[in-house]
Amino acid sequence: MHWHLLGLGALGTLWADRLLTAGLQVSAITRSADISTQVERRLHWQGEGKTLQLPRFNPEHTAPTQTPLITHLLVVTKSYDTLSAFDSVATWLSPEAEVVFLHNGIGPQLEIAQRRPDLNLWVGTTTAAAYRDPEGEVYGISLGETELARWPGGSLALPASWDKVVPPITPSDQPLRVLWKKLAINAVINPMTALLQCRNGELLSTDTRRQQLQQLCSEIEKLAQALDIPLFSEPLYTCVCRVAQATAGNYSSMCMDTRLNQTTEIEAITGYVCRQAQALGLVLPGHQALWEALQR
Ligand code: KPL
Repeated sequence: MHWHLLGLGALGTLWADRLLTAGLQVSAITRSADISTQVERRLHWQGEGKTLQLPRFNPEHTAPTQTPLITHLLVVTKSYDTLSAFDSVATWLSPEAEVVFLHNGIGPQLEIAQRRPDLNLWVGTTTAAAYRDPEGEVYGISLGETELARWPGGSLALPASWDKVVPPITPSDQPLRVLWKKLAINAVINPMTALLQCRNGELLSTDTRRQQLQQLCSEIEKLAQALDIPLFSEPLYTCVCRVAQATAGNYSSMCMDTRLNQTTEIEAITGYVCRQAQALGLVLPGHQALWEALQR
């Protein structure tokens, strides 16, 4: 099974390794001016380093007739890049291609699902964690938990050969719930770590921080209830603490983006949450304050 990977950042590198380890073939889609035939990434995992060498597919230097069509596509881009990245390969997708979206936030994946009902789509979330240092070395922190749901629901099928991925992927038949669960966690952890410039685990280090986490969690729970979207079977705060603990040594993706002076995913995460609340006439003061602070 040949998967093409769109988004070769820290998480994309970790996913490339997971798919390769499961015995799948992986090519990296890049849009850089680099025309070499391979992409190389250094990955550190549990104290050991390895080099991944992936065949490169560059849509800007390839005519659609020159290459077999893409039959399986994994999208792990930043949410603000998803639409343009997807559009850059849309011509190469085979009819009924399997496409998996694993980006943070909500918005782009639903827009593509609406535009391309001809494709076999999965939306999903992962708490896998990795970061890339300024030298480009990727450090895998945790493989986390990954949940995938066929869009628009109604089936527990996983994408081709993903039953071989370790640790196992959890299938769901509730795509919106899957997306909201991760959105809820990211909306609490990511902006706070970006503002405080701290690792995920440090959010649990003082009473004040834990109280702030608790307030952000209860605001999200209020919104999810108003939207009739069930979240976790336990309080969101419990889940957030567990993820912060499991990824304690990690800088969240939003914290990393601010450290590297890059665009953040605040719009697809906190922006989405605040816009949904506004549409219902709800006020979420904690999230609103984070949104404004990070826009600044
Ligand atoms: O998804 C993440 C992110 O950083 O975007 C978590 C799970 C919070 C791990 O850092």
